[in-house]
Amino acid sequence: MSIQIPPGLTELLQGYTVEVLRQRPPDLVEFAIQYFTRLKESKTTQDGAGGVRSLLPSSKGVNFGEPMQTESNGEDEEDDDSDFEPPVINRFSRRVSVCAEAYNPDEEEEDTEPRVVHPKTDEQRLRLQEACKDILLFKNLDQEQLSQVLDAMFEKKVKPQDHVIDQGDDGDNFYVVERGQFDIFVTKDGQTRCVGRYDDRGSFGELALMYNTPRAATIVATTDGALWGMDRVTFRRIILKNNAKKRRMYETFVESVPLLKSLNLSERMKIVDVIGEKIYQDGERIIAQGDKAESFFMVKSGEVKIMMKSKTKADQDDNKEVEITRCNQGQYFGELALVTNKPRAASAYAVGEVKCLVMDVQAFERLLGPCMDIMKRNIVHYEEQLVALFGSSMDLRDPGN
Ligand code: 1OR
Ligand code: 1OR
Repeated sequence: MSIQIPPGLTELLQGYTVEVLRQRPPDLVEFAIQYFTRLKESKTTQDGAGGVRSLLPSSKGVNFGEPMQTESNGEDEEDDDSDFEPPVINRFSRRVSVCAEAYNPDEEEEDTEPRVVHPKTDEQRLRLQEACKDILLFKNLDQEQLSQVLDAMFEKKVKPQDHVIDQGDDGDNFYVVERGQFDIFVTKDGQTRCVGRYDDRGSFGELALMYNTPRAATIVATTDGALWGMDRVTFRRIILKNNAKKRRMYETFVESVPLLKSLNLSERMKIVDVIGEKIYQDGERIIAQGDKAESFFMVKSGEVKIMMKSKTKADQDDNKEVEITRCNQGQYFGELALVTNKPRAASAYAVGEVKCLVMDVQAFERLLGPCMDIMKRNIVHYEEQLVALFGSSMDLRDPGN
């Protein structure tokens, strides 16, 4: 008796097996549900009413000048979704975006492609280094990768009302803000809302390049400004490769963080993709009470001391701080100011060497929505402690008190 294997079954199971081997998920059944759901979604997108997105380069992109060398845009390349690789059933029908450079981050083969290099003056390079020093996506790069990134970046000046990115477009570049203000607009159900702003710092445009998705937001300059751009090919070659490493490094840690327990695997991996590791030495101040808040922290290792300015008159005169709590491995801090949209309510200091995983405010809002209830419950708890410690008159939402 001959057994008929249905067409596509082998590829389907092979694709799943390869993903399991690459990502080593802790729960094979949960991973299978996510994997096949996403596979179905990606097929529906291609077959659905929206059809295949334009295969022609977007004409909206601004021309920033030609690099000295560019990488080839091979025709038989396939898109991927960061580390998520559904099996290639028909590699051409899967192609949903023009900018779909093939890249398998796990391939360790020698990289012989020509590099993108935009020559810079010493003055430009110094400005570029300064603008990039706090960029979280660059934090885990080694020296060689960082210098390739800096070589590939190009300067772009903007004027008020310039659209740097338009929601729905294909992704061309990733941007680092050197100076200027940029509003973030998101259109949903026909309604456009301003959901945030970059103010003289930060970076944007990584999502479309990481996940091969259309641009998720529109970014408009509201002042004169300066940006540093990185082309899609360099971004994917260096940042995606590094993200595959980050997923392996932080997967177990992120699973152990109680706050993130309610997230599924793919949501947790999206967090890993955008976090950067920062190391602080003993006594170093991580955040300062009263400062504007830009990031959220999870303690990867070591201990963090949270201190608040004392409320007694004599202590206030010497700017004395009192310790209110400590955070250890797996705990988080720095959420309060992001949730309340107020300055930092307390300061945080490293006790011994501390490693933190840091997320910017935009990623916090985008990815931690499902954890908001837990954070809000803890904030109520802070308020109760505050009353117990300092009496009733202080309001956490007014840390300048
Ligand atoms: P991109 O390549 O999709 C637009 O191009 C960029 O805007 C995007 O990458 C992010 O870098 C940036 N949701 C989606 N993208 C955002 C958001 C955002 N904020 C900044 N970007 N949200 C706002 C969070 C404050 C969520 C809105 C519901
Ligand atoms: P942030 O963004 O305001 C300081 O920056 C962080 O310290 C804050 O977020 C919290 O993550 C963290 N009150 C205020 N902030 C606290 C507290 C706290 N504990 C930790 N943080 N408590 C009440 C003060 C008497 C809690 C005491 C156990």
